[in-house]
Amino acid sequence: MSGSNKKTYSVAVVGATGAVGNEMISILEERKFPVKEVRLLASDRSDGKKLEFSEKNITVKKTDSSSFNEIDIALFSAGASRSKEFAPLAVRSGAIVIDNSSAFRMDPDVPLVVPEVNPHAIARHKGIIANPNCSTIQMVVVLKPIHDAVRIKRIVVSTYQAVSGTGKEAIEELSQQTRDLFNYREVKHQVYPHQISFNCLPQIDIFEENHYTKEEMKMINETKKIIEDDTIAITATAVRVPVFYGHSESVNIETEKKLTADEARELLSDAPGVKLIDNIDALEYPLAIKAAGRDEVFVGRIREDESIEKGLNLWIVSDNIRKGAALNAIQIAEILIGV
Ligand code: NAP
Ligand code: 3JN
Repeated sequence: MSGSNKKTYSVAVVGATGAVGNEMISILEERKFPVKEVRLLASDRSDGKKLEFSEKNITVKKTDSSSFNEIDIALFSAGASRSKEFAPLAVRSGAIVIDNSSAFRMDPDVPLVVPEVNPHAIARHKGIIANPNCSTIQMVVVLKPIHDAVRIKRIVVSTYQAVSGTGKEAIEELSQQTRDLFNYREVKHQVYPHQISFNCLPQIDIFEENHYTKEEMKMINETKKIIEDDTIAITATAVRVPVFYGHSESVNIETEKKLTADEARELLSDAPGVKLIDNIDALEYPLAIKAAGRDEVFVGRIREDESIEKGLNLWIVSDNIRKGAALNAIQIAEILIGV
């Protein structure tokens, strides 16, 4: 699909009532995506609900087999099982699917795309383009320019992930637990396996046979696919923290050629999608509360790893719902239509 700026497109948002879907609706409007019709889809629970788009109330519809008639682009963020059920159907109806779930990310026939890193992969799509996991996206935006310059041999990453990554019910769980704690009420948990308020949980998603969590394995496998280098050694620890918006990551890399901290700062100061905030004298470094609502991936605390010859430490922060999900998907859609 390519076209002039005058062409308009019918866009479906599947999962429109969710944390990511809601942000997709806002970003389509903010970036003036050339929309002919926006079709808002969710589960039967939301059928008939109204959501605003471009100052109009749009009725949310239950997703079913007829949902994709006449749709050009379908943005999916309703979970992997819904993507597996409805994305092939949407493609058969003539839509191009940009899928935010893990359903197709590692499928060799499906490009896994971060526009600042591998936009060329979009061209080989067969109807579905996958959006990576939020923790992967922000890391590869910063690491790709370094990999191109000095080749990264090994990555050790620990994440500090906001509850919004789990969706709207998790945002409510952190709020409710915090209110209950301050009011000396019993603290209940439903979304997470333990209390998240005033706590850190070293578990995101379920455990795999190798004792890594699914989230950790997503970061490892998706990074190699996006950077197109299977030889990078990667290990990850994913931690949920009591933050509403913005994932933070401590990233340690070992490189083939030496890159000094100053050289890394210079390289990253004009890397696409990256904003360098690294002034320790002024106590300036990336913070989740400052990244929330912003489009960039922020990087700071860049320093040489003194325990090895060629290594760096970095602190990477981004809004997980925007660049980590909704914005990245809409950037892919913009490339598709040639904006
Ligand atoms: P959320 O806030 O819990 O929202 C879930 C959305 O899915 C709601 O709109 C919900 O509709 C809809 N849904 C649930 N069951 C459905 C069904 N049977 N048919 C159609 N829609 C259905 O979750 P979220 O944070 O927005 O995340 C949604 C999905 O996006 C996740 O499961 C994940 O796959 C993906 N995601 C990706 C990233 C990333 O890293 N790129 C980050 C976050 C999420 P109702 O309101 O009607 O229940
Ligand atoms: O936990 C986070 O911060 C990100 C969560 C992403 C997520 C949540 C539920 C299901 C995903 C994802 O995007 O990988 C999925 C999924 O699609 O498997």
